[in-house]
Amino acid sequence: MTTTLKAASRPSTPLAFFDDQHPSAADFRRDVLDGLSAPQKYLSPIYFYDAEGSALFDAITELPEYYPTRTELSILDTIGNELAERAGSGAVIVEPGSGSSIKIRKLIDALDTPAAYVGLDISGEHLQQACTVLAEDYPGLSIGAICADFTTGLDLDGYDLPGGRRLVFFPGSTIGNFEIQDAIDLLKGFRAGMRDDDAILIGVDRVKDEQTLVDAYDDSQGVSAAFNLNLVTRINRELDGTIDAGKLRHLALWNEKASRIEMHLQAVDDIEFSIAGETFAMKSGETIHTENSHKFTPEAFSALAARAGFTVRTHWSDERELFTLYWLEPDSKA
Ligand code: AVJ
Repeated sequence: MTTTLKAASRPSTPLAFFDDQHPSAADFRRDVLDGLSAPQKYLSPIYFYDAEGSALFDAITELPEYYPTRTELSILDTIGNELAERAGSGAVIVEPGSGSSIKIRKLIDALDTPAAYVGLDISGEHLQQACTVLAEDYPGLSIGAICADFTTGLDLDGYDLPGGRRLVFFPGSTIGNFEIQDAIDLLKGFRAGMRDDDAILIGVDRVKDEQTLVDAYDDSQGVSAAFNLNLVTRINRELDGTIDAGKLRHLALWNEKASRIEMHLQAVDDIEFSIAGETFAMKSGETIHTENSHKFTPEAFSALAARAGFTVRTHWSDERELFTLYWLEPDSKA
């Protein structure tokens, strides 16, 4: 019978392993109600990325004003040989927050016969899909996936991994979305799962002139604004909200003292709304703080890395010094 044949011909999963650690799911409702009850209203940027928000973020990476993605890719293109030399042959690439990005492909292509790739992500479905596609494209690479919250650490014990040097790949200046102490704690968490001769390759956006920074988060086509405002649409849809998105405007500002771009949603009028049965009010001009994106000088980032127990072995920037990739090695455990 053809039906049996069809079922039997379905390829089995090409992944070496898929380990679901069942990370506790983020509580969107609780977090939104808490954040909007604070004196300075805030929402976590993790909630930007529903289907629409993820598509808008992809569009952001293509904008003329949004330089980080293309700059990081161009740096990766020029440093392939050095990366291969540092990582050695048979390296094991570990990617916390593994996306479907082309950056990981550039790294895999650059290295000298990497032995394995391990993706970690809080979203199991997204992770499995991204890793499966990667496994199909790189049949010689052993690919594993761990559904886990990487902000709670990077525990690789108990997985049957090849013995090569482990290289933790953390691109995109995602580190910039964390408060400084949280960024240090995140790197410490990575450190705890690493051996003395492992390394981190991390992409970090740099301090530069204010106009370039602000434009990257407030582009002329309004895509960044749509990305920020999509959070309101999501709250209205998923949490029975009544926020008039037309009464909020996208705001991107450079906070010099904290060395970060902040995104806010600013009320253009006194407004009231309800979410999940709770009511909220905003005065005209009041904001909801939706994202921080910290920018680092090489000195500031080296200092942060040092506080987490890492030394900057080397770093690479583009010619215009817009963005930097750092190679971090752990200070040996005392
Ligand atoms: C790539 C997630 C770090 O902060 O630049 C882009 C997200 N926010 N435009 C960044 C983002 C607004 C982005 N990260």
